Amino acid sequence: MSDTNHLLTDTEVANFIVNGYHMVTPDLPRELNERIAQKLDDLDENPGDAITESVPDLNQILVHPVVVGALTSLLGKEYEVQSHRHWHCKLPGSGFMSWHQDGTNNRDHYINRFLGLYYPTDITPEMGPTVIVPGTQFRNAPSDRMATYTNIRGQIPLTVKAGTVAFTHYDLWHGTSANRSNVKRHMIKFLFRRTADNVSPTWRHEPDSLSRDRDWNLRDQATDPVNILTFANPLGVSQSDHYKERTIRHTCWNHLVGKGV
Ligand SMILES: O=C(O)CCC(=O)C(=O)O
Repeated sequence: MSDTNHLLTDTEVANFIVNGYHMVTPDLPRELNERIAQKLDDLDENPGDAITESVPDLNQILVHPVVVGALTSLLGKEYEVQSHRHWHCKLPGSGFMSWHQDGTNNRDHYINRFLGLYYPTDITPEMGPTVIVPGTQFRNAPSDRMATYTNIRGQIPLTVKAGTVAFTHYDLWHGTSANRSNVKRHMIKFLFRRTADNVSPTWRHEPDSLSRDRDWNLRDQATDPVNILTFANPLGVSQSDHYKERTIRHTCWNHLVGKGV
């Protein structure tokens, strides 16, 4: 259970629904990230799910209050850290990874499972960062065609500071750039799951935030859930597409606040 200081705000939850990701940088000691990176550098083979046994310091990421706060906010108080996890080591000289979704390509409104990507070192553009496309989590996406797509307007390379954890919706489109550096790029992927539907918000919810009027002029600057969920358009999609997406967002929000849809 997290202390309430580290729970997300209404704005952050609404932005997660819209963009499909939320990043945190817990104040982990520099030596901890360095120790983890060194241990990963030295591993001869990938232990799969046993990566946390090989590098026990990784457990400190999972219990950090900032991480627990984000997970509680988005997956409920009884969230589960799943046993599957994976060390993604991108070797120097390795190529890009095609766009894909890890989830089942559903246009549904549930936030019941997502990924946490932890980076123990700073990640530069040359090191083969993960690249995500905000707002793609609600889009049907034929995997065979996605693999042929190149750069997509709005894509974001996760060039992050050491210790960053990026929580990403299970259906968010992602891939990687090539590693053009001479160092190994490390990322540990964790999976988290909701075990119970919310009966009320599990973040720092302020009921007043829902009483704002809709104002199209606020669309890019909105900080309240009503305007974020209604107008944000990170991919710049057409009106008919946006209309469908908006409906899913509002249903998702209602589900999270415990309206049981
Ligand atoms: O190595 C990465 O940055 C991305 C890995 C990935 O795409 C995945 O785990 O599905």
